[in-house]
Amino acid sequence: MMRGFFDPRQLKHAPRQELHNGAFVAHADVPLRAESVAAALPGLEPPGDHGEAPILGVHDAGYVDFLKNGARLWAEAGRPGEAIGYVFPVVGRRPIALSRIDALVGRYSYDAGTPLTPDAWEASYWSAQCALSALDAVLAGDRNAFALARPPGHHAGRDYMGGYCYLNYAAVTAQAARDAGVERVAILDIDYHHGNGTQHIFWERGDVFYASIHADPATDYPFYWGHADEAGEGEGAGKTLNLPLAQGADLGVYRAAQTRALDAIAGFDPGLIVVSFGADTFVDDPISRFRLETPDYAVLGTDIAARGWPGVIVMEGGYAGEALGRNVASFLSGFA
Ligand code: SP5
Ligand code: ZN
Repeated sequence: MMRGFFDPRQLKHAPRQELHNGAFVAHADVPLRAESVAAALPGLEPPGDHGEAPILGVHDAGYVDFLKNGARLWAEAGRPGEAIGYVFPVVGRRPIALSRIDALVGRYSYDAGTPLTPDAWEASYWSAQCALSALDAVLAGDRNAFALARPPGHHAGRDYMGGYCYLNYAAVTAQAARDAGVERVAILDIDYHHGNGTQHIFWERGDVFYASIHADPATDYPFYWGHADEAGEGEGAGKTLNLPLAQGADLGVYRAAQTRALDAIAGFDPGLIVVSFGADTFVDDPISRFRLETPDYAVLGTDIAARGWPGVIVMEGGYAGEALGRNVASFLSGFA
């Protein structure tokens, strides 16, 4: 088993509710998710502390400030529960210095499914440290390493939260690898949902290739990003690959798409791959509609490992409670 990293501060973040299809419902990102994975993977190690600098390598300083202070400002304003926006400046977004928490939380969000809890920053900070520690292990010569992260990360952009995500660990890891001298880094995103935050961060970058397999945004969250014609711009033209699949995809369909993504990554010739791994592609996932089964994850892991790139695997989504740990263990077993 490869080395893996986990910090129990990830468990304190416990969002209560999300706005979904017109109603506030119980939030899907429950602490049990991380407990399930940790229980299935003996020997997870605590991360080292790399500080905020690698986080600021991809995130806006004002946004990081908001993540640290937003929940306190919310409570000081007398608001109930957890911070959530109701005005989202989709037009005329400009850097005016607003201080009212209701203005800030809308400015730094793109959905109403991602409440800023008092523990979101700490859980996300230590999840980022887990990813950076996994990168350290690989840069020191390990073939692969795993970061248990919660909340997930791939929907978070340079200056916005969304999709249960606050900090984008895959992006932080890819940038840290670049800063450590890896010339070309590939990100393979195999969560059920498109990783719009990661795509956006590297959209105009020629040094980081982003490939994603996900449910067609014509039918699934996040709707506006992840369509097949999105391929990057400027230096990044052709360095983004989106492979949307119809609901119901099973291993046969999914594996063929992953082979296409891996072939494209091979053409890019990366020195390192970051795998954004979500197990919400599982047949029994409560919020998703693909049909992968537990042993299928080992097949997908084996196909990735066969390419021979050093790899950092970062946890993204997956909401099937007790089965989540088994699915992650199956995926990682494919790298052995
Ligand atoms: C990282 C990740 O997998 N984010 C997923 C965000 C999906 N949000 C939209 C779907 C919401 C469905 N929520 C139902 C909750 C029922 N308790
Ligand atoms: Zn997902």
